[in-house]
Amino acid sequence: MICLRCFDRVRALGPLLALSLAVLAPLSHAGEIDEPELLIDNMWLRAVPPVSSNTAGYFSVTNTSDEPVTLLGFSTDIAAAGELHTMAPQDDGTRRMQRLPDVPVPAGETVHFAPGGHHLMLFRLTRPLEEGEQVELCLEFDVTAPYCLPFEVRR
Ligand SMILES: [Cu+2]
Repeated sequence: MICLRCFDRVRALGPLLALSLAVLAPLSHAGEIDEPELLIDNMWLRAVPPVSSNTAGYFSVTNTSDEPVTLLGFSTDIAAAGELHTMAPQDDGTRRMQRLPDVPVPAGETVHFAPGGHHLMLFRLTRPLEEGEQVELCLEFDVTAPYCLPFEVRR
């Protein structure tokens, strides 16, 4: 018999050790996953009169990774609903708003959401927006965690 208490101590530590390894493993693993990197800038919301209940949001997104990413939608506290829209050319030469199910951002490319084109459509604002204030919107992509960013209210 050699040091039974030592053996017991090791046995007692065993599960603890295994547990700490289990906790550490996903962390170090997550660091190794090459999550596609997105650069988002020029975020702004169009200022609208208080009587207006809808507005539009704009930004640019650059996919710096070598994997495609898709914008699925967005969420915010300041609107009851949000959709991805574009301005689609009509037969009569005008452009009309059209809903997009999603917006692909190919690897290495930049997609612009800008007046006259793609925009975030915010329906039924929960309060009037003040020019100059920053409002948080969370952009939801297929392969990353949401990007929650301040959008400046501008004319
Ligand atoms: Cu729209």
